[in-house]
Amino acid sequence: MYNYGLIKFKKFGTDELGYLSAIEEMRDIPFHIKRVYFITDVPPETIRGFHAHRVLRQVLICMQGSVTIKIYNGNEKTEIVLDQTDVGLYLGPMTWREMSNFSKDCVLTVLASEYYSEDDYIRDYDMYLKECETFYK
Ligand code: T46
Repeated sequence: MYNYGLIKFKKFGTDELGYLSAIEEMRDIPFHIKRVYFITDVPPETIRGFHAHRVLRQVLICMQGSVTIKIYNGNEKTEIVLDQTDVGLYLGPMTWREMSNFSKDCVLTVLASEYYSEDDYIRDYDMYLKECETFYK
């Protein structure tokens, strides 16, 4: 996989005790974390995303419930179900993403390498494909 991938976090505990997972920047997360946001209460038929980022790097973690992430990296398309608190999905620059099949209780947490900037978004798919030609050459 190029420019995206799954990251497994440490998980401590037992069924009797419960579980604890730890995430450290520059160790588990391959960047300094400048921003954290959460997506909640998404109706099951809603699809979010439909964009890529030029610079932003992110790790998506499903803290509760489940969600499907469709990814396109200019070369291959894949679909990943996030439903574990100790697994993060790394999305690098120029990865197109669509999020669907949100369970009613889904809490999707995102760790981001940059502050919010609308200028970093590519929301037009044709423009994304055009920029991929130079990015992935
Ligand atoms: C991404 C996926 C996984 C802000 O004002 N600050 C923020 O930090 C963010 C993330 C969003 N916003 C505003 C911009 C929009 O008016 O929140 C509104 C919803 O954002 P958007 O439509 O981009 O949401 P999603 O769910 O399509 O995408 C979000 C992130 O924006 C995006 O970076 O990769 O989650």
